[in-house]
Parts: sequence; structure tokens; C-alpha cells
Amino acid sequence: MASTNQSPFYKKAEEKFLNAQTDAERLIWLEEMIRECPKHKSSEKMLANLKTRRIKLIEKIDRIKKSKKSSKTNQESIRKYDMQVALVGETNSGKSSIMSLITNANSKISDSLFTTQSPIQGIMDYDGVQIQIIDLPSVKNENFDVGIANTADLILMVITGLSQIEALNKFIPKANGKKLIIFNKTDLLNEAEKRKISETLKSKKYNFIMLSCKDKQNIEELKEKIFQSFNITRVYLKEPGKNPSNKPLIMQPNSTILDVAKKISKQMASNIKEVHIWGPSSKFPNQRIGLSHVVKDKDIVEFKTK
Ligand SMILES: Nc1nc2c(ncn2[C@@H]2O[C@H](COP(=O)(O)OP(=O)(O)O)[C@@H](O)[C@H]2O)c(=O)[nH]1
Ligand SMILES: [Mg+2]
Repeated sequence: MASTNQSPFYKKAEEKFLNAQTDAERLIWLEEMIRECPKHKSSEKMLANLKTRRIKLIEKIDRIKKSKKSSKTNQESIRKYDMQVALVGETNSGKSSIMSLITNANSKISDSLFTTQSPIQGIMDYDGVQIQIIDLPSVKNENFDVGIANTADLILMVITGLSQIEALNKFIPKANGKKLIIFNKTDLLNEAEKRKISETLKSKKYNFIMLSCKDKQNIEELKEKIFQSFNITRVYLKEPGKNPSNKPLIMQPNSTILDVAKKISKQMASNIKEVHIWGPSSKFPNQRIGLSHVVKDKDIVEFKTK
């Protein structure tokens, strides 16, 4: 669209159109351009061109709206796990790369903008504990799902620059969950730069981790931080004469042996004869304890029933 010989009003609208972030904004400025375009013979072709673009843009907006509606059922099928984590960040910050490094899911990784068009879920297995991770489209994407960000227990704010923290927070004003800042792509920084960023984040008392997906730096530490943010107690059950199960019961902190038994079954809880414990809360291995004993993370418990 040649804008030579156009009025300053037209040029202004065109500039805004070219800088617009969303299609809705683009439509507003395109309509302004149509209004400002001279209506004489010499600009007939240009006006027709603008009108065609307007129709195409409206069609595109409608298509996205429709796919949003149909993907709603899609999103509803993302059932919230007890422990849900959402990846939030700008395009190309590395959300999908992190997703593929910490979960079983394969989220599309690409250099092109806005590759993740709908929420993708994966499971991070941490010592038998299943944590649901959701890779959300980038915050500026029309399909960014603020609903999931609002209900997630933990938000992983993936950034590659400090100014992005404030920018991201603007997109999730109602997020209830805890936040963990992931400063990604540290392989692109030198030691001094890394130290400076760490110190700034520390001084602001942020919960954060420095990460490099490329060099696989701090990936295990990230998994541990995610797990620890849930503040849960894992209790492994053991049958007499056998090894403990490798899938733990997930308990709230300060739970008692009775709570553990009830979590297995009410009936079991009322039939306990003897309880033995190994691990952090025991004074010695195989200690016999009562129902009011408070368990700690990684305890192993053996119930003998009547
Ligand atoms: N140098 C570097 N590049 C990375 C790192 N993590 C991701 N990338 C690259 O950044 C681009 C965008 O990554 P992607 O995971 O698709 O970002 P998303 O848009 O936030 O999902 C890809 O080319 C990745 O290979 C990293 O730690 N270091
Ligand atoms: Mg992505």
C-alpha cells in the first residue's frame, strides 16, 4: 500500500495499523485508513484493496473466535490435577523447551513467533509424584488462557530479561498460585551478567532459578523447586516383609499416622493393630509408633491390621 500523497491522518492510522499487536487493533486502524483514504478516481484501486483487507481481517477474527469456542471443550478436557503448574511467558522465552525437558509431553519448539496455539499438558514425575505442567500460548497470543493461569497452583514465569517480570504480571493480575521466576537462556550471558541478574532477583526476594535449556543447566534443580513449592509430605507404604512401594501417598504437612491410614481407607483406619516407621520422623528404624505420630516427608510406614 503506497501511502505517498496521503493525508497525515491516513499516515498516522497506517503507522498504528503496522504497529498493532492484535487483529482487533489492526481492524480499528484499517477502518480509520479506509475513512481517511481519498475517495477520488486515482485512489480507487487503493480503497478497494483496503476494503478487501478489511474483509479478510474480519474473517480471520471470526475464525479465531470460532476455534476458541471449540477449543473451550478442549481446554475443559484439561482436568486440573491436585498439583497444577502453568508456564507463562513471552514468545520464544523457552516455555516449550522447558516443557519438553521436565515432562513426558512434546510441546512444539520453534523460532517462529506464537507456535504454541493451545494449552498443552504434560506430566512431570518426581519420585513417583505426578505434577501436571501446562504450556500456555504466549501471553500476547490471542489464545493465551488466563483461566488456567488463574487456577494453577504454581506459575512458572519464564523470562529472558528482568523487565519481563512486570510485563508478565500485567497479563495475570488474578493469578492465585505461587510464582517461580525462571531466568532462561543463561548460556547467552557471561558470568558477570549472570551474577548481576541473580543479585537483583535475590534483593527483590523473588523465588527464582537461573536456567539454560540449551546447556541443560539447573534442570534437576528446577524440578526440585517445583516439587518443593507444593510443600507436601510423601509417605511410602510398606507391607510386612516387603519393600516399600515406589508410589507415595501425598499428605499435607503435619499429618498424623491416623490421617495416613484414613487416606488409605476408613475401614483400614479402624482396624489398625500396630504401626512401624522408618525414615526422617523415626527415632530409629522400625520404631513402633501410635496413631498421633506426625509423619515427615519420605517416611516409610508399615501397618499391621486386626
Ligand atoms: N540459547 C538458548 N536458546 C534457547 C534456550 N531455551 C530455548 N531456546 C531457543 O529459543 C527458541 C524458542 O524456544 P521455545 O521453547 O519454542 O519458546 P516458547 O515460545 O516460549 O515456547 C528456540 O529456538 C529454542 O531452541 C536456552 O536456554 N538457550
Ligand atoms: Mg511455545
